[in-house]
Amino acid sequence: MKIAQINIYQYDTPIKGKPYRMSNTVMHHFDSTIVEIITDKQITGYGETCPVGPVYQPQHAMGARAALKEMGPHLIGQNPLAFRNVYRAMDHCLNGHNYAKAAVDMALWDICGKFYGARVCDLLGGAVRETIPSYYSIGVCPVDEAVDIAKEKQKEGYPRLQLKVGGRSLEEDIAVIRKVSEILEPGIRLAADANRSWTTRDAVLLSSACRKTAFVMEQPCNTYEENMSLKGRVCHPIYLDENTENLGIVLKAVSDHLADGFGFKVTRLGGISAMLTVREVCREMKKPMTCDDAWGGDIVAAACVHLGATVEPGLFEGAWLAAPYNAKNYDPENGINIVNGHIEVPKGPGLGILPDTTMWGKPVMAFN
Ligand code: 0XW
Ligand code: MG
Repeated sequence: MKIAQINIYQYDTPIKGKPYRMSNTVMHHFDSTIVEIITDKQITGYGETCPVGPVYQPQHAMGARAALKEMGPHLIGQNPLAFRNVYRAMDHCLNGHNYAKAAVDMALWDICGKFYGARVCDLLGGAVRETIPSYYSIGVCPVDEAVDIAKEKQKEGYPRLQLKVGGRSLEEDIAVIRKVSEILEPGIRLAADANRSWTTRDAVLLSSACRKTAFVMEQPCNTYEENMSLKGRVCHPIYLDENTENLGIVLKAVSDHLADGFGFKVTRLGGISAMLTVREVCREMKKPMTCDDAWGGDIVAAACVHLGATVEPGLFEGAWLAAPYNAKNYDPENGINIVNGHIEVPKGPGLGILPDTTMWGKPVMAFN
């Protein structure tokens, strides 16, 4: 089998409801890049990458498309089942840009599953369950609003909530964490995600002010070194998210005893294949993890869910999906949705998503 054609689509994902607010950015819509790989055997695979604007992390949408423009011509004629050769072809023409290579990787897994008549989760070692937990992320907002959302989402069935904090006074962050934790029923987990915005001073002060409250501190400060300096000075577990740009950093964070867990983003790490390695590292080293992405539609969501279904349940913190905010599914029939805070693993071969490609308009790039 050979890669005969590659189409790249750009889609502005509209957001349902209010804009999404994090410590460092407010998002009104999301710029997604979709890769369609068509083979000479009538099997087509889909991949997607959708960074949350250009500020959340260094990865950005136009960078993804520039990288795909560079790599596209080198992928034509490759055997999509020979993953290693495709990675070599990508690495030979472009250094780095894992988040763009991730979209190609996703499409290869989709093709592979369709070729062998297996779901991606089955190719990854098998789903340990058919329904997986999600978690809800409460954007930066006033205390009362955060408490109301937390009550609603807990009632809906979410087993975990993530509070966005940062970008405002530390007193407000402390109040939100305390007040939300007061209304949580036993067993509902809490994370406070500063998205890199706290100074080490803020993190130390907040942890001490909230020492009686159980929550994990996600990506408190910007750099690896700043976060490293918190060890022993904060009394909450530290989870790394934005710093995990590649496998090497994950290994370092584990061996430095910096990360007590991870908020992984599938595309930032380099796709399903890279996540497979970190899944094994986390299993071996007993590190809890999420399988999320920064944003994305049904294709990214399916990749997160297939992976999440293969993670040891005791170490799985959930899959965050953009589904509750996205106005529309790519696949009206098999699209991924969150029901009662949980997600069903898709049933069809590959990623299990049959997108309506017409909603993306004409390809912005094509290679053949
Ligand atoms: C909550 N998320 C998974 C979605 C946003 O893109 C940010 C991200 C995070 O945990 O940082
Ligand atoms: Mg995070």
